[in-house]
Amino acid sequence: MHHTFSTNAGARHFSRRRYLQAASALPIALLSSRYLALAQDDGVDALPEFPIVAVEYSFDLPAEAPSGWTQVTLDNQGTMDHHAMLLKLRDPDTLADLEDVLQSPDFGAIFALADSVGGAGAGPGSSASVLIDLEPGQYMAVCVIPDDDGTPHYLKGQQAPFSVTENDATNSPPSADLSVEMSEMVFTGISAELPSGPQIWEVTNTGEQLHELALVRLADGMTIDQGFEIFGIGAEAATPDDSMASMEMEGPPFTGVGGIAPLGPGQTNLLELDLAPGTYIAICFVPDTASGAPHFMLGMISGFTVA
Ligand SMILES: [Cu+2]
Repeated sequence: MHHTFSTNAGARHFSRRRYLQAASALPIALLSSRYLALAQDDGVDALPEFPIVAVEYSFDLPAEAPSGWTQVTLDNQGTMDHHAMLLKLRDPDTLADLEDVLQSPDFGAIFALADSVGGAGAGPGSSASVLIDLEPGQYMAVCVIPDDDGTPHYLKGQQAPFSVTENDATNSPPSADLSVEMSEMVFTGISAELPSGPQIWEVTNTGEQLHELALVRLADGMTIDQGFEIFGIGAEAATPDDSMASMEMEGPPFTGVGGIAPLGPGQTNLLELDLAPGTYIAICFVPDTASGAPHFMLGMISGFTVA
């Protein structure tokens, strides 16, 4: 299946493969230590891929995948943010029922039938990957990100079923560089300062509600506090317009660098990142089951710097 990687983790994956191909044609003395380090496979390249292409408002994905650790890539070829949240049916024979409830904006009805095992999110024109230990069963990929009018994308057609088949081969995931827990209403384990470059975060939902980890890189020169203000956190009078005007910036004040789609309690995804130096914010937009307020308004937002 053809798909195009453009940025972020996907590009890292692709370019590493190119380095390895190039390496076989070059004298060893020409290779920098960086290339040699890349040639020591950390395990990601060994995992089977499950490529998902997103546009407004649909997914293109394989009908089947073998079970086990899998690199799930979301290649966002659209003009808006999208994620592919992978819903696993508790009873594989209820796909028609799930398709029925996916005709309404009733999240409760969806999660009465299925659990989210996570998935990748990516900004427009970019690609991002997560590693998931897929169990056999019937799945549905959906995008629950709302439009400007509040309609979740899946109601406009962005949903696609697939099945995971029993696979005897065992594959193991690469070791993680950082362990992050998501619970009500906090990210735990994201260091205040992190190194740049390729890295893998093991992200587990240890809470009772769905949680997601959307990662944005702030425009150069912005502080974490200014980033929080954009989301209405911290400064009483700040609005997104005020914050941007006061800094006399052109263009959006941040760019999405991928993340993990809303993930069910007890589930783990490994997030593949290739972080450039800068200031970042991790944020959860999932609505609280009690108040309806997005989790970040209740504290589920964290800033960090990458040097
Ligand atoms: Cu959350």
